Amino acid sequence: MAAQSYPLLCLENPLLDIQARGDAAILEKYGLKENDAILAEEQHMGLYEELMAKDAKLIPGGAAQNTARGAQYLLPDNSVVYIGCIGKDKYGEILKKTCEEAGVHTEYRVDDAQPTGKCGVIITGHNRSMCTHLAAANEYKLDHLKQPHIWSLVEKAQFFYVGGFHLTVCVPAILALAEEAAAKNKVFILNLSAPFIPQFFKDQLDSVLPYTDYTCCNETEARAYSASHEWGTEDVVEIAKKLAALPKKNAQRPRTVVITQGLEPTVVAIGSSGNVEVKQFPVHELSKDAINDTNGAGDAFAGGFCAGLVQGKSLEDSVDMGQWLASKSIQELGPSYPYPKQAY
Ligand code: 26A
Repeated sequence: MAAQSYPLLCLENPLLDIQARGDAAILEKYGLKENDAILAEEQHMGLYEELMAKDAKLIPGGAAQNTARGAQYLLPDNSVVYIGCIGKDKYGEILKKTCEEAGVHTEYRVDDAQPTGKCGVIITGHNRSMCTHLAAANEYKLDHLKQPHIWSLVEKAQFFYVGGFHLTVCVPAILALAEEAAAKNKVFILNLSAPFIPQFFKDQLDSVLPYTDYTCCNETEARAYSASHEWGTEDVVEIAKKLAALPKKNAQRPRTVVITQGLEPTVVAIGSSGNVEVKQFPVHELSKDAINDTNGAGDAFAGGFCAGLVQGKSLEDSVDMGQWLASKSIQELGPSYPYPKQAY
C-alpha cells in the first residue's frame, strides 16, 4: 500500500504547557519579562512545581505543534504531519493523543533518556511569559528525518513549516527540509518564534533565512532581528521590506514577510528583484472581555495562514484565515481551538 501523503509538514519542539495565572512577584523571582519566551536555566527549575501549586493547567503546546493543529483545523482530513522529539512518558502520550484528536499525523522521535519537554507559561493580564525546559525536544536528530518512511513523507509534502525555536535544536534537519523545498520549488515557511532567536541564534537563523519563501514573526521579533543585524531601525514596515529583499536561494518564488502586531494591522512585504511591495491588513478586533489568554495567538495565526497557502488561496485570504484562527484561539484556554469545530 502506498504510504499516506500530507501536503503540509511541520517540524519543531513538542512541549506540554504548564500554564497558570501569575503576578509581578513570580516573574521577578525567576527573572522573567511579562511577554517573552526563553530557554530555562538552572535557576528556573523550581518554576514548574510552583506553577503546579498555583493550580496550573496542563495544555498541549510547542509553537509549531500548535500551528500544525491549527492548520489541520481548517484543512481536509490528512493534510498535516508534525515531527519532533518526545520522551517515553505520560506527557508524550498526551501530546500524541491531542494531535491524533486534531487529525494531525505525528512522527515523533522518542528519546529513551530525557522526559518530554515542558513550557512554564505565566499569564498576567493579556501577556504571557514562557520558560521552556526542552529536555527530550532537544534530542531531535537528522537521522530520524532521514529514515526512509519519514523521508518519503518529506518528499511527498509540498509545504514545510518550521518553528524558529528549532534553530536551538537541530539546524541540519531544518536545512534538509529547506534544501528539499528549494530544489523542487516547494514552499518553505519559517517563523522567527521569539526575540532570543535572532538575538542569540543569529548565525543559525542566517543559515536558514535564504531558503524562506515566507518569513513570519511578530513586531518584537522583527525588531530583535533588526537590532541583531544592526539595521538601525525599529520601524516594522522598514524591517519587513529589508527582510523581503534579503538574498534568496530559490529565485522562482519571491520572499513574503508577514509581521503580526497584536491589534495593529498585519504588515506583509513581498520582495521581487529589488522591488518590494508592502500591504497592511487590519485585524478583526475582539472585545477585551472575550479574550481568555494570548498564549498561542501567533501560532494560531500561522496555522490559519498556512492552511490558506496549502489551499492555494490568495495572500489576502490567507492572512484573513490566520487572523480568524488567532481570534478563535485567544478565546480558548492556552494554544487551543474551539470544539466542536467552527466553520471559517
Ligand atoms: C525552544 N523554545 C523556547 C520553545 C518554546 C515553545 N515552543 C518551542 N520551543 N517556548 C515556548 N514555546 C511554545 O510557544 C507556544 C506559544 O506560542 C509554548 O509551548 C506555547 O504553546
